[in-house]
This record gives sequence, C-alpha cells and structure tokens, in this order.
Amino acid sequence: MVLELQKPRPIWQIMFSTHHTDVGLLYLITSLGFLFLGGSLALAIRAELFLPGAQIITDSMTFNRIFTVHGTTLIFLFILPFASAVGNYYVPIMVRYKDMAYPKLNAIAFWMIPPSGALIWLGFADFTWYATPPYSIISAPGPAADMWIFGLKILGISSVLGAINFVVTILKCKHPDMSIGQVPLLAWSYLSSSLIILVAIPTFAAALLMLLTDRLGVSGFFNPAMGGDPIAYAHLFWFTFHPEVYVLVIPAIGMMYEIIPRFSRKPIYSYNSGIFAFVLLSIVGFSSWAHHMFATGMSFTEKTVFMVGTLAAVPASAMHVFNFIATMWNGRIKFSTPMMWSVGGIALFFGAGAGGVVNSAMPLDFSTHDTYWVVGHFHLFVMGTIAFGSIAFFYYMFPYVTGRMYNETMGKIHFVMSFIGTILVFFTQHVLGLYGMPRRIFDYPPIPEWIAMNQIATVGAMIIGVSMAIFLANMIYSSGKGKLANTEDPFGVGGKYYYPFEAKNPSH
Ligand code: HEM
Ligand SMILES: [Cu+2]
Repeated sequence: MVLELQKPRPIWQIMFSTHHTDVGLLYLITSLGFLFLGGSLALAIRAELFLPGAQIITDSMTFNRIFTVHGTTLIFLFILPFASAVGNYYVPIMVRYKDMAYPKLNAIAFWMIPPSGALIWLGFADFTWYATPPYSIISAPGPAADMWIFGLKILGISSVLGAINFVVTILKCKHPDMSIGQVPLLAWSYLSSSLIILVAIPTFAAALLMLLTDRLGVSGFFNPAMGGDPIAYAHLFWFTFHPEVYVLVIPAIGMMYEIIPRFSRKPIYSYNSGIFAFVLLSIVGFSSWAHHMFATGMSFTEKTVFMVGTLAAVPASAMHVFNFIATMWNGRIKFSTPMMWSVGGIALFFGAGAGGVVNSAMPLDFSTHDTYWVVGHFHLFVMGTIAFGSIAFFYYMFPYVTGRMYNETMGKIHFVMSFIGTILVFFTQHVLGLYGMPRRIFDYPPIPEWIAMNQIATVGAMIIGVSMAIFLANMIYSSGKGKLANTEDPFGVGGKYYYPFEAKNPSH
C-alpha cells in the first residue's frame, strides 16, 4: 500500500495527480465531507420531528428541500464516492497492476463529483430523491429542480466512466499469473457492482432526459395533461435504482470480506460461494424493481412475479452472511474497531433483510407502503449495513493511508454509540410505520405513541451525531498527531496478508 500522506506534499500535487491512490484519496475526502453535510441535514430533520408542530424548520417546503438533499447527498455523494475511493486504492493492488486501466479517465470521473455536489446543494431541490412526476414536471420550482437533474446526470456519467474503468482494470489488466477465479473478493465486488451500473444507469439517464424535456414543455412523456404516464417514470426509475442498492451494498460486503478474515485470523470460509453470491445478486437485482410499485395498480400476476423476484435476493444475501459467520467460527477474533463495525453491520443486515422480506410480501406492503416502516427499513440497510461497512473499512485503511494510527478507544466509542443510535432511530421508525405515521411529513398530529416514538428516534439520531463528532475529531487529530503505525501489521493480528490466489500460487 502506498503511503501518500507520509511525507507532506502540496495539495495541488494530489489534486492534479491521476495516480490511483491520489484519486482514491480525493474520493475519500470528498465522500467523508458529504457524509458530514448530509448527516447534519438528518439531524435537522429529526430535531424538527421531536415534537408535533413547527419548531426549527418553519415551512413544509424547506423541510422537503432538506430531506431531498439529505437523501441525494448520502446516497450519491457519500456512499458511491466512498466505494470508488476504496476501489481506487485496492483494485489495482489486488489485480497486481500499476494503476487503473485509464488513469486520466479515472481522475475525470472524480472531478465530475464536486460540480454535481455543488448543483445539488446550491439548488436545494424539493421533489424528493425520486423526482416523481407529475410534481417534478408541473410544480417543482426551477432552477432548483433543473440543477438537481443536471447534477444527477453528471453523477451518472461519472459512475459509468468509473464502472468502465473498474471492469477493464479487473478483466484486462490483472496479472497473467492470476486467473479471474483467484482475484480477491473485494475486487470481485467491484466487478459485479460495475456491471450493474453499466446495465442500470442508462435507463435512468434516459428517464432524466425525458423529465427535463417534459419540464421544458417540449415533450409529455410523464405529464398526464399531455397524455403521458407518471407510472412509466416509476418503472424507469426503479429499474435503475433497485439494482443500484446492490451497487451500494456489494462493495460494502466486499470490504467486509477483507476485514473479517483478517481479524478472525482465518482464510475466508468459502471464496467461491462469495463470487457466486455476488454474481447472483447482480442478476437477481434486476428481477425485483416493481416491488416499489405494488400500490400502483399492477395485476395480481405481475405482483406475484415481482414478489418472487425480490425473494430471490434472499439466498444470495444469506450466502454472504453465512460465509462471514463461518469465517469467524473458531477464529481467533480480534475485536479492533474495523472488526466491530463489520460485525455490527452484519447484525443490522439481518434486521434490514428481515424487514425486506416483509416489504416484498405484497399484502403486507399495502399497510406499510409510504409509512415510516419503509424509512426504517431502508435506513437500517443504508446506515446499518452500508455505512457501517464503509466506516469499518475507513478505520482499516487509516493506518495505511496516513501512516498513523487512529485512537482505538475513540473508535470503539464511535461504534458503540452509533450502533445504539442506529437501533434507536431505525427500529423505532419501523414501529412508527406500523402505527401509521406517513413518511415525508413535516408536522404530525399529537398522537401520544407518535410523539413518544419520534422522540426516541430523535434522541438516537443525536447519539449518532455526537459519535460522528468524535469520529471527526479522531480523524483530524490522529492523521496529524496519532502514533506512528506499523504498516506491516498495524492491527497486531499477525500473519501475512491473505490473498486467495496466494494459496494456490505460493511463489508470488
Ligand atoms: C443518522 C443517520 C440518519 C438519519 C437520522 C436519517 C434521517 C432521515 C429522515 C428523517 C428522512 C426523511 C424520511 C421521510 O420523511 O421520508 C430521511 C430520508 C432519506 N435518507 Fe436518511 N437519515 C440518516 C442516514 C442516511 C444515510 C446514511 C443515507 C444513505 C446513504 C440516507 C438516505 C436517505 C434517503 C435516500 C432518504 C429519502 C429522501 C427522499 O425521499 O427524498 N440517510 N433520512
Ligand atoms: Cu428495491
């Protein structure tokens, strides 16, 4: 691993570099910046919902803007760029190549992110991250909505460029001594998620373009007043964004495949089933998009097909979880901070998965659709699994990237507080949904159960907020003044770094 922060370098040398670790560093810093920005908006939302009535955010439009930008930021400007950061650092190393296949393209893909982030934040659009028509055509005020659309278009192009780069790097640039069946699972996770991107994103790119021309009044694809069909947008949207959740989660699972064997001091239980499950997930990810649309009046047969298609993802996800548990079984586990975050993420993956099975059972979905149940479910997944896996990996990378060690106690406090907070916020939101509280509301009637549960959720969010402040302090302090890390074995787990291909190819 290259230690680019070991000796101080002027900032522009990193900014104008196309080396994969420098681009990785840029991705890393940008994504963490957006984590804190998007997270602050979450705290604002939760603070407002602490009590019925309007306290902090005084009008509903501002509230809509805040949660639209919150969701857009955390998904597109935190999770995705974070995955690219890790991929940039590790994929070339894992396939034993000197850089990404197209280093300049790689830097260009990164540099599309700051301007899109600026468009999204300066616009502060209000039409939720779904940008659902007809509202997004008829009433979403411009230029905010148009800025959001442009921002997302650029991000889409950036993702596609990044995905092409990963696919070519892995398939074409890997060391000839290594077969594709020996490439570490983290690199496999980038191969599968990049292939999903290449299939899924063009659909949404088309939908956005249609939305834009509809907004300009020159077409009426989704505008009922012009004979268009808003449901068609929902299909195009979910055809991209259901698979996209796998784009978000697959790299996080890949990161856990690095951490769990390392800290269990055992090789991965089943390397091949990991590959198989990645490939399976990427395929079945496309068989389930309409589970977001059970309430839009599909026929019973269509609903059944999508219910079964959704349930097909369960065995694939379960294979990963089984693999993790089997790897830890009888291992000499060392619970350093990265391992705690990974294990916590797996535990919450269980919770999110169980809720997902309920969502996919279409009769049940009719009572939970568009309630806080859904908010609780997807957050358990994005926060509990994906963000936990990402943060785990961040701690894991820290000594390699900075040459210094983070403060272990602060890392553990960060984990424990975030874990408790996540459970308080998102399990409670499931219950709130069962009590019938609709999502995306800025005010609610003073029903005692709703108030109590909203207060628990808000307290949980504040606990996460404080833990993130501890995280920030730890990062800033330790990257400058932390004790020097032993980069051979920073976590003291001993042994050699385990790459699957090495087992069969000991001379390399
Ligand atoms: C402490 C952590 C978080 C809290 C307290 C939080 C809170 C919220 C709240 C209250 C909403 C509005 C829900 C509604 O009324 O429909 C929301 C929406 C959303 N959040 Fe979070 N969130 C957190 C973390 C995350 C993370 C890590 C992600 C993604 C990686 C994320 C993605 C989203 C998305 C996509 C939406 C939907 C926005 C929309 O409908 O336009 N959140 N969040
Ligand atoms: Cu879905």
